Amino acid sequence: MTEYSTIITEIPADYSRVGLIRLNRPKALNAFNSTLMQELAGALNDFDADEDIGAIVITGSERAFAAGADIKDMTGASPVDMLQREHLSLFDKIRGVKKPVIAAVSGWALGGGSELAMSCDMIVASENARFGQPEINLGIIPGAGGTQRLTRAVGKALAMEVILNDRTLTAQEALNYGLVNRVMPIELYLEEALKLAAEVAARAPIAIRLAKEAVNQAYETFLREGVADERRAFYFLFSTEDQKEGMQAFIEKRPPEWKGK
Ligand code: DAK
Repeated sequence: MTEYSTIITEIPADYSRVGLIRLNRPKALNAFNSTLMQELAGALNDFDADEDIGAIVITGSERAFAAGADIKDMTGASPVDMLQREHLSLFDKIRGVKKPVIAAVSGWALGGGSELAMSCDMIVASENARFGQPEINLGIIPGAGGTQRLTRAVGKALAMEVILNDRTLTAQEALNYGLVNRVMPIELYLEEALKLAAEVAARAPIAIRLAKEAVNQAYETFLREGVADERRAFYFLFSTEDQKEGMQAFIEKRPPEWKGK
């Protein structure tokens, strides 16, 4: 496993086909500097390319998932500096990961930290998780999709409060608004995320990939285009061995054996 300085990667023995990435800058509450961005993008790339991995979990510490981009790194930056930094490519990278990515969030998920969580496909939160977009306090606005993803998840009224007035959301509120999948006691949130990832990772790989793309389409395009893309993916799956196997296994009342072909 590659050695990193700001993240830790692991393939947990008890959870089949799951890659785990821990953000690990505890002194800065996992704030994103360029190294962390590059390492996270590299680890995502490696797990995405690894045939033995079917789903990825990103987590932080119990105190902080991530407190956003490193403010100390951005203070004197010009617009061109910001444009040229790795931040943007990381967020593009997450959107481009083909396998399901689950965020296991405890403590602070602020600014880019909240945007990172919302860029993932599912979120398992601990009871003490707090989501927020406090960029307004720094004289900026969210720059990695926060105004769009949060608004789609929680609606305009609440998104305005969060983004314009630094209102943080509790884990329970995030659950009520459909921003997170489930809320767990702090000692169980990571285990629950890994369990969910292992369940998804055991399913037919090509269908999972296209299902993820199709759901994201619902989120990112107009309905008509989304439905057309979904229909194309649906037809395509009938060319895979896994579709034949899945349906045959149902008829024969046995568990399917997925090949990813
Ligand atoms: N950056 C750097 N250091 C941070 C940090 C951050 N975002 N957040 C916390 N820290 C550091 C603190 O400075 C402190 O370090 P020392 O003073 O001990 O050296 C240490 O972490 C512990 O923090 P606190 O002492 O403040 O701990 P508390 O428990 O009292 O408070 C807190 C926790 C998370 C509420 C507080 O630290 C806080 O408000 N942090 C700032 C949160 C924030 O404003 N986040 C938004 C950052 S702006 C881009 C796209 C997106 C972005 C950037 C670019 N592109 C497309 C290019 C994203 C921007 C952002 O995220």
